[in-house]
Amino acid sequence: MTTRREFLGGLGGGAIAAFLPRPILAQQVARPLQMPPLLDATASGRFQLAAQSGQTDFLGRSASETWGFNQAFLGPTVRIASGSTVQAEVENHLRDAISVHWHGLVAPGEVDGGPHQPVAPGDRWTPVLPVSQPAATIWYHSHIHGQTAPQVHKGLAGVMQISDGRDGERGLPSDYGIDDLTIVLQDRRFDRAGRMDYALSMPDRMMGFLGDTMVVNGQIGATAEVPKGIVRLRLLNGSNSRIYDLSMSDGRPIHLIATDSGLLDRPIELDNLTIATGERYEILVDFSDGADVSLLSQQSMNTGMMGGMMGGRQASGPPFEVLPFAVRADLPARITALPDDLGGSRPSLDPAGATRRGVTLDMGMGPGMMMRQNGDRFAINGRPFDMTRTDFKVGLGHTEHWSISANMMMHPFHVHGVKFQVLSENGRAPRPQNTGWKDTILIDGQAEILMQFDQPASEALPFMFHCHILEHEDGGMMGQFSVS
Ligand SMILES: [Cu+2]
Repeated sequence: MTTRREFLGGLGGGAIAAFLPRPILAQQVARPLQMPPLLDATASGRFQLAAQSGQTDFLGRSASETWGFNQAFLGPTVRIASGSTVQAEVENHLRDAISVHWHGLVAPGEVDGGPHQPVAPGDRWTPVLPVSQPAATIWYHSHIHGQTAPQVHKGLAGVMQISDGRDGERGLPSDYGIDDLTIVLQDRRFDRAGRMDYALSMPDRMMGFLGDTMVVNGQIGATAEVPKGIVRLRLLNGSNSRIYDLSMSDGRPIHLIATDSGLLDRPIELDNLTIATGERYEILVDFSDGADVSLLSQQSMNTGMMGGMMGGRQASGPPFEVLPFAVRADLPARITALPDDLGGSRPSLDPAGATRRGVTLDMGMGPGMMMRQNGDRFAINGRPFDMTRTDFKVGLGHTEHWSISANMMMHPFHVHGVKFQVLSENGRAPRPQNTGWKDTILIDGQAEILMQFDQPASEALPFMFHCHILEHEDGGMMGQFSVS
């Protein structure tokens, strides 16, 4: 029997079909969704992450070799206190060099954990993290140049919460795993034996890896059990490339309360929410009617040039189920009203005197593109990433206004060591979901961002800026800058 995957990937489907994004196929298992373990470092001011390999049986058929922090796949939710200084300890028990980048932590380059800070097998890395920013959901993942995509795919990622302990005053759900859920979205493929598979085809190399199976918190087909009230979902898109366009199956609203870098001033009511790789959004969903509903996503629309040849940017099938919910009356429904004042903020930086910079995310798509290696194809402003080249220098405390353009595809764009304001998208006011503080933005054409750099980074330990489609990043769609 020919599976859909073989059909799409094989010659039988023709060359064009191979470029259609992989659809997500439904999986149904009645099993409650588990949260990542909570590693609460707010009192101790220290935490430990040990990178290790393990065995994970995703489908109940056979075990895959996976990597994780303190466990077999992915890592704990690390909670650290806003306004504190935290001692991190990273141990590498793997045979490969890894790094741990704190994605969203606004901290100096010397603790950023990027490609210049590998932790060798058997080594320890003990950065002291200054946590000067407000409450936010951030994350951590390996960031070794050329290896980020396979290492994150294997499981070297986890969620981090910056907490100020004031969610009770705000009327926000904060009971971990009960009404405050951590949701890590990933897509994966499995071979015939049921083992996780990261063999990249040519379309995967060009457009980024897309799986055909939805994995949430490392689990397939699980149901989130929720109280009959208002529930907070802290969403992380930890996929290598897939962009989700989320909505509730019965059309009920999504109340956006936080973007990448923290809480909004007040909730924004949305019908759907796009979340690209690297982005985090916190939402509230009201389950007080007791009905069982699901979080759905449209199929991938990031089809690039090949999609254009097939008649435009279209989803390749009906929406798929990301996460079903089951309302349980025995769980405590602590929050039953939407808060109207979240106490957060919307950015309004002063653009006067900002340094202007243009950033073009390039995919070489000329003749011979099928033959070229990744390193020749992906670049920023025409230059593939080079560990030894500082692309530019930013003045400490200076404000910069970047115009970012993406060609051929949508590219999620991330800047290290800073949070930014989205000024416009394609010449118009930013979409509502991009009106809060961000550190990653999906570039669908062109966007303008404004940011103030208040964290230093040397030329030896610079900050990265890059596409967060991990195969593009590894392929060279990345640059680096110092701040001094
Ligand atoms: Cu990209």
